Amino acid sequence: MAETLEKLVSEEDIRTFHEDGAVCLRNVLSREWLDLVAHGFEQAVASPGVFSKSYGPEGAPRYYTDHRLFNRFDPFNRFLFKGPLAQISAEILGASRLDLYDEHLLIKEPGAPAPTYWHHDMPYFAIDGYDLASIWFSLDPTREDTGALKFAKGSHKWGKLYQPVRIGENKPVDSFNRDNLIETVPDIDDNPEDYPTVLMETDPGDVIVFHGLTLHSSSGNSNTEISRRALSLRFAGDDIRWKNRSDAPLIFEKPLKDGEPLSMLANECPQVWPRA
Ligand SMILES: O=C(O)CCC(=O)C(=O)O
Repeated sequence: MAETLEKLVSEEDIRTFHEDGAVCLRNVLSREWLDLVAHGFEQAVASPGVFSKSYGPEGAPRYYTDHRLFNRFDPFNRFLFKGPLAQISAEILGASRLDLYDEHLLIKEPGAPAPTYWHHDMPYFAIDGYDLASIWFSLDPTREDTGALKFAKGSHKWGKLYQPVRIGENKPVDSFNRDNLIETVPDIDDNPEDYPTVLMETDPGDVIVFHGLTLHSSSGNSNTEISRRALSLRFAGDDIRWKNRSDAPLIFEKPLKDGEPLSMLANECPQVWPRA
């Protein structure tokens, strides 16, 4: 008999995600999960991967990022496959299956000046479709001036794909062979009447789920004592298929052909829901 799972997300939160493009779920990660992930962060920082990068002025505290963690560090593996985030995303997307596309570690060291410039995630990825959720949380409290995320409300429904920028630098990602994504993101901060935003300040345990097309940004970290350690997991749902983008930052061992499902990349994009 099929197992009946207790639901983790309310109907109202699901509605907010689909209307606004982002929803903050309070207090969903236990201290045990947070401690496990913190342990993973220590290991990851000590052993940078091939996709790690640092942003910000030379000599300043870093905005440090890395990817592909679950197959290198056991804490991230346990968190991905046993933690609650896959179920939460499946409920929100209404997905029958989810594959991991990307794990993104984003540390703004104490005093790191580099912000995250406005962008949405989809055009950075070699995939297409609608059912894409990023789940983001921080191990540290986030406030407007310490790197809390801000979202352009409803921007996932604007029907646009914007030119990707280097997230900590606002320089366009090289657009060699780019398809028609040439529009740049509008000036959201200076035009609040045209582009309403929602700031989501979080405490440890809170989790933000946002759509792969929702524009978002964050400040640098003005707190000179505490890092802002965040993890963003990108889960691809039922209608997501491969789409080659020559400048997508993550490289895969054997890229697929356009239209093929991520299930064909099981080593790099494992199925996370339903659980094996
Ligand atoms: O952590 C940040 O400041 C940015 C996060 C982000 O852009 C993402 O998760 O897609």
